[in-house]
Amino acid sequence: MKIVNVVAAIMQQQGRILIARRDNQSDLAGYWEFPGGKMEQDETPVQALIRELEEEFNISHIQVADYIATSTIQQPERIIQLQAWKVVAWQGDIHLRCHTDFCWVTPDEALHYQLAPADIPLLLAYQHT
Ligand code: 9L3
Ligand code: MG
Repeated sequence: MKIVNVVAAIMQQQGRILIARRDNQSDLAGYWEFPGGKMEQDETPVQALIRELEEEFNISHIQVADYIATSTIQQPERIIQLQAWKVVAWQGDIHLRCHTDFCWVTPDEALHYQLAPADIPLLLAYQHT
C-alpha cells in the first residue's frame, strides 16, 4: 500500500486559526481544511509547508512552529498521513490560488464548519496544546 505524506498548517493569529475551502476541482470539494498538500521527494515537512503556503496563499517568510499531530486516512489504494504544524508568522496578505474561500475562526467555531474528516482530529489536538 502506497503511503502519501501530506502537511497541513494551522495558522494562528490573535486567538483565531485559518481554515480554507477546497475548490470544486479537488477531491473533498467544498470541504474546509487546514491549508497544505503533499510532500515532495527529499523535502522536510517544514520545507513542504513553506512551499505549499507560498503556492496556495502567495505569502512569504513563513515561520513554522510546533508539530501538532498526525491523522491517518485509509483510502482504497493509498494511506494518507496528514501531519499538522503550527504556523505563527508570515509576511504578505493572503491571496487565494487554490481555495474558493478562507476565514479566521476560533477553534470552537471551526468545529461548526464542514471540515475534511482528517482535519477534525488535528483541530482537537490543537485545542489541547
Ligand atoms: N488533505 C486533507 N486535509 C488537509 C490537506 C492539506 C489535505 N488539510 C487531503 C486531501 C487530498 C490529499 O490530502 O486527498 C492531498 O492534499 P492536496 O494536495 O489535494 O491539498
Ligand atoms: Mg493543498
